[in-house]
Amino acid sequence: MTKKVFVQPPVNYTGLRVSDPAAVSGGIRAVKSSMHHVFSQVGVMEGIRTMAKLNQFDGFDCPGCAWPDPDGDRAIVEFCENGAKAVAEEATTAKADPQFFKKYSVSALSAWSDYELGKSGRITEPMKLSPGSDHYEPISWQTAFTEIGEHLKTLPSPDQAIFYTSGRTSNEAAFMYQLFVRQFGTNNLPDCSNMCHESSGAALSETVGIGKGSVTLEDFYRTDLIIIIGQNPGTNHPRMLTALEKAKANGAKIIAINPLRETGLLKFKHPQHVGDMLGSGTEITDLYLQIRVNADVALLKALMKLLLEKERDQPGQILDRDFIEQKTTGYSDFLSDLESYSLHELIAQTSIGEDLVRKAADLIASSERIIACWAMGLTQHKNAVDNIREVVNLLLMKGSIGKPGAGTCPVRGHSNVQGDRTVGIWEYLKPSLREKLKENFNFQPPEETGFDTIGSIEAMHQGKVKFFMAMGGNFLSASPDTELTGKALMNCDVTVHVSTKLNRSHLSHGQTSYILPCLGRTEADIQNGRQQFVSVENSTGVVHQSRGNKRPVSNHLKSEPAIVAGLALAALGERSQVDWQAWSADYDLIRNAIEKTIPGFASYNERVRKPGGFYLPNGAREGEFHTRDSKAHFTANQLPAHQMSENEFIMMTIRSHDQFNTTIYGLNDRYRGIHNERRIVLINEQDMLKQGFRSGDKVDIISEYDHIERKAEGFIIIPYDIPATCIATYFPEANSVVPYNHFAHTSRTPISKSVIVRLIPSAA
Ligand SMILES: Nc1nc2c(c(=O)[nH]1)N[C@H]1C(S)=C(S)[C@@H](COP(=O)(O)OP(=O)(O)OC[C@H]3O[C@@H](n4cnc5c(=O)[nH]c(N)nc54)[C@H](O)[C@@H]3O)O[C@H]1N2
Ligand SMILES: Nc1nc2c(c(=O)[nH]1)N[C@H]1C(S)=C(S)[C@@H](COP(=O)(O)OP(=O)(O)OC[C@H]3O[C@@H](n4cnc5c(=O)[nH]c(N)nc54)[C@H](O)[C@@H]3O)O[C@H]1N2
Ligand SMILES: [Mo]
Repeated sequence: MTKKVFVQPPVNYTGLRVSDPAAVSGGIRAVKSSMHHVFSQVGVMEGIRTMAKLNQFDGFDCPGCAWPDPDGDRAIVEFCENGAKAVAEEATTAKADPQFFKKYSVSALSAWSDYELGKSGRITEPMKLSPGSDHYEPISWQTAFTEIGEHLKTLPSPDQAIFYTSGRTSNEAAFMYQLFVRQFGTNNLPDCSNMCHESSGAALSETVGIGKGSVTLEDFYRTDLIIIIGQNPGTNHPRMLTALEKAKANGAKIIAINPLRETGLLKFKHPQHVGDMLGSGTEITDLYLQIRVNADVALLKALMKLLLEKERDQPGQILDRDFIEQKTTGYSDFLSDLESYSLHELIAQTSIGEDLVRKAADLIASSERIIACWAMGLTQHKNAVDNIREVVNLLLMKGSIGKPGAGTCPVRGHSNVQGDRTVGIWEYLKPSLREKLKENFNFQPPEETGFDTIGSIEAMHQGKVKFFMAMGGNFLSASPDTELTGKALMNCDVTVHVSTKLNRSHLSHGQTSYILPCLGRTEADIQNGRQQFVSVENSTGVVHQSRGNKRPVSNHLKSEPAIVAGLALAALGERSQVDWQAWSADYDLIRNAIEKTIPGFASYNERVRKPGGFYLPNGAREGEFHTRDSKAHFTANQLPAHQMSENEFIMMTIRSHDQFNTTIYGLNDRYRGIHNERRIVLINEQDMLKQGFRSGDKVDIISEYDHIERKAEGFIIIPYDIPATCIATYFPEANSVVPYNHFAHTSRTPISKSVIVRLIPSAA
């Protein structure tokens, strides 16, 4: 029998139902949905016990998003609906044990949907797939370490191995992992950031001297105006709605800029506040700008032109001239560039009415303290870095960085994606870190910049790399160009995945493949008879501890630090002077090593034990810009140019309410009124009619870049309130049409939010 592995989720339909989008987010339905997910997967008693520790000072950090926890008092239930789903997914009692893998072959599993794969439960033992075999089989930890170590030792060059990281990995595990990889001899450390907020990091480092956001949670309570652009907090950062509710109670205004009217941005009922539940909910957004996909640079330029007009009428009243003069450079070049655009042409590109754009400019003009929040709606375009630079321009005009109640807020995705970068996960090894690693651990760290995600796909596809390891994540389904990425992975001699649950990347395997199952966030981590904790950094740069309390789902799991130690000992042997064994037995030793190596971690072990942890230093927050000239930089950015013909659309690939990236919790997108189906395409009704389609028709989505056609089959048409020429689909189903080699300048983030496509009737 020839073995056939499918790299894409199968085209099968689950029974679409469409209703009106929800008018309010949160509320009793959020509570019901949380309870349903937790109780059905974890059980009632264990579910309650586990949830009681979520986001508490002595508990574990939510494995969902990276939204900060309050510094002071915390509610007894400090979580949201989607946090509950994340916990249920991890703490589930279902098990993908050796019997499961004996029963189901890799090729059979590859025909399952992502939802079904996830429901198979937690992986309980290390598993190996031998060359030519179609079944994973159990293997002992020691044999797995030894074999993987041997593979690594026999590579002609360390640069033929790639070590990916997903953002759930703790600071401790991430620091050990990058040290192991660099002692092994390569900087091939791509991570999920490359596909996520890399564009924010690139733009912010250049313009304000730090690649992270500048605000704290307190700033939300002291601000005049919050601009939420390209972000859907109701689904992806639901606890942010609590902060927005409080900001509004304190008098802040909110502008939302989004192609869709996202329910979470309209109205919110706090699911844990009785008063809220009885009332009609808090209006979140004061002004909703329903923008065309990727027209944000045009809109921001229009707004800034309007601010300049007002400043001309009321000199010194609108812009922060002192700030601009003392703290910034590049202002006059920025102004002359802005002059060259016509206000009316800019506004026309956004598809927003001029009256609304003027209202937004009025709000901005009259606000002294402004916070800008953004996520993937800005970071995943060819001009993503420009999007963020323009946001910075606007804030700088208003002097709104480096003072209370104001600043930048790139809202992070994975719960420790920011921390992983802080402790050294990056394909670029900064000279300062290189020196420290050399000094503290007595080896010559590699100099050459390694492969990022795009570079990794290309290198594996071309056969230049033969070994791929992932610390968490789902590289295949998260990456663009599914078919090509699948081939790239299958080109490898060896693939290794440290994972909690089965996913499609385990099935698009190298000749030999290993799954190394690890403890999750919710589980107690006992090493050497003592319970350990790990630490993570949230979106506002607070480092705090996370301590699981549940009994691990299996006795055969290892912690991520223990797995890195096992691999490092096997692959490096005498070459490394690090006492890996001791580190994995006592995480305080890892934190001591981080303290010696990474700036900002003084007295790490002591401060991380304080309730709520500690803030890392942040220059921009203090109004100090660590750029080459110690000033914040205005920049001049071009408008994006999309050559689109009559029958083409600009497609954004977004998240439903029932998924965490490639993990599919359920089949509903409740707020958008889409139920029980994921293979859908949201389209403007006029466009639908113009193309001759009807609601419910099935279409194939086709992209053509560099004369290569890519296809995603069988998506059901849903007419929706979305600007003309824009469509929306869910990731990962539509990833197969995202070309891997088209990405943002500077950050090299794939263009998953603006893929030019056409739709044709489907045979599926
Ligand atoms: N429950 C849950 N929580 C999550 C995740 C999850 O999958 N599920 N993922 C986590 C991760 S890793 C991340 S990075 C974040 C992602 O959080 P988000 O960035 O909020 O997630 P997306 O669904 O990609 O949504 C992008 C939003 O931007 C809008 N948008 C798209 N294109 C444009 C554009 O050109 N301009 C503007 N102005 N808006 C645009 C979309 O309509 C959508 O509302 O969430 C994190 N939290
Ligand atoms: N088209 C399109 N593509 C996108 C995006 C998009 O908006 N559109 N978004 C991009 C973004 S923002 C991101 S961040 C990436 C996400 O990319 P990844 O981070 O690679 O993907 P995830 O789906 O978050 O990874 C889920 C897997 O992580 C493993 N896992 C879960 N918890 C743990 C743990 O505690 N430890 C370990 N070791 N493993 C664990 C499980 O096995 C699970 O199957 O996708 C990107 N891809
Ligand atoms: Mo992300």
